[in-house]
Amino acid sequence: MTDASTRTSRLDAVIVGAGFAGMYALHKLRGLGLSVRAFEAGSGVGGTWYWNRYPGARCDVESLEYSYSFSDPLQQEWEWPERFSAQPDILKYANHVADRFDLRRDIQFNTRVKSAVFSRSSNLWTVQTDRGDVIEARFCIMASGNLSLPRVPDIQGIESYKGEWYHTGQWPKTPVDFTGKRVGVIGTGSSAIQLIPVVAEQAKHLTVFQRTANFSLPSGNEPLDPAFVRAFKQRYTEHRAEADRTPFGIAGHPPPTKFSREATPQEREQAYTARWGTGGNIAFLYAYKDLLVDKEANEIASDFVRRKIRETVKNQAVAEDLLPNDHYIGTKRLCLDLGYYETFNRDNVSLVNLRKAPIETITERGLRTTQAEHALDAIIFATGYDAMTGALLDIDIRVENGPSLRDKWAAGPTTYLGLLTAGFPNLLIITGPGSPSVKSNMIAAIEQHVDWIHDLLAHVKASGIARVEADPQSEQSWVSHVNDVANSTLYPLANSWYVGANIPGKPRVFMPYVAGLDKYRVICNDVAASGYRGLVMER
Ligand code: NA7
Repeated sequence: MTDASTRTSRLDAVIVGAGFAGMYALHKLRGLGLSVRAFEAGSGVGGTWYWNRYPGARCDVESLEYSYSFSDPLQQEWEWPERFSAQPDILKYANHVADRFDLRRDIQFNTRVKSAVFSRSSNLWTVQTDRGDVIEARFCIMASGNLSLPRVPDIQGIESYKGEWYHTGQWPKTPVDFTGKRVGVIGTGSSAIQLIPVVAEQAKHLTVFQRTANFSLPSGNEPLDPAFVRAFKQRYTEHRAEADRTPFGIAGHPPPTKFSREATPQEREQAYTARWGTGGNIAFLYAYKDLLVDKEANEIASDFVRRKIRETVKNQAVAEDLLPNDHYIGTKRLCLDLGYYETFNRDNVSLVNLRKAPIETITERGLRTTQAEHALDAIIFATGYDAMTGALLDIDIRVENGPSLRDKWAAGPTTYLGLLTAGFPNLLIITGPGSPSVKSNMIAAIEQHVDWIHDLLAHVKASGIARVEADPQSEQSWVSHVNDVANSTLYPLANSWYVGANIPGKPRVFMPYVAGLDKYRVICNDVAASGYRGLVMER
């Protein structure tokens, strides 16, 4: 590793980020004999799992699936303790991978990439960091993550607050002790739903400020049974191959065979009851073929969950406030929890429905809504991210004498396959907008992208190509296709971060590709097999 300095260095490829995408990209591109270095803002590897240290942070994809498949010895030797991994275990795994594949020598930590400028005369990117590094590189690989730019909302008075405050996505490394404190949580997305039961155990009082009620299912998390794991590992290769043939990149859930309307009410009730509490949002959404495309089918599933909420929460006024009623189930991230709704039965937990009493201001002592003042020793912002495009656009990416990526994407991101964006040569995006990314097992999506990029760069190297970029027409067709697929589902109807609705002023564009990772993989393979149809290459 080169120490941070102002001297210019030359590399084949710069990788932005050392989360799961950056780590695998580094490993894979080294295999091509390229000189590669990753730059990482954190002091360690792990990306999302490095930053999200909030109490209760956990993955909602099962551990044996949410792990790298590229190395059989790795997947055989690693032992996951729980069915759904907690953040500390995933971070341990990331560190193990970094050590096992000797990645750290090519990662510069505590360094944030600030700009990347491409010169069409030299065919080089000039990448600058906040520590004064200037790197010239032929390729710039964006592994900057989909949920990596945390967002603290612009609530009036925040600067006057005298208590402690935290964002779930930038949690301190030393655990925070809320014992004896009056704590407020703003937000009820996945992060809050995981955090609330844990903080409620500690805090003197916990007030949950909810703007939009969300659907959540009991995760059914449990310790992994060693005999089950042994049997699973004997067939790991087959499991991975099966996962590759599924839309979410996750094996073990038989795809639905029936439409909801083909079942009787009793059959539907049985189907949802069987799936409730068995864990996994996919199992639930896989009950019927049309759950995410047909409003009536979806409403039946939504109603089932609402009924469960009413049954779980003792105070019916609180239960009513917790009922999700502004979106179809599954069109926002369907949360998994460990006792979320039960937490509202505790004496030290209260719910504030911000739809009835919006936040007016944060004060020195706490938070004031239109109905009451809440004295708080600590505020936790579980308010999410500038998702999908935030981290990319945080970097000043431009072509010399040309537009910036911020300019190009002013009306929403446009990409070819989610991997390249026209007008920005030799820039490759891992799990970019327009690819399955967050609508699939992220590690499976990452591996698929990195493998594709690896093969592209091998081709470029072997053919003496200096510049590769997306053809604007092909990009336009891909964007139309992504939109057509999204519009055939209920997804775009929800005010989710998938459409940027959580960021005031962000253009409303449905960003992930939702035809499924299986179909997408075939398309990408086909593009490669055709000699990279849709890409313009110059020697
Ligand atoms: P999310 O899912 O974006 O949730 C953010 C929550 O914060 C959501 O309930 C928001 O309500 C709420 N929020 C945001 N801004 C405000 C303001 N100004 N006032 C009140 N409430 C607000 O982020 P998470 O971190 O929970 O999850 C992100 C992803 O990480 C998740 O989907 C998984 O994939 C892992 P809103 O719904 O906007 O009304």
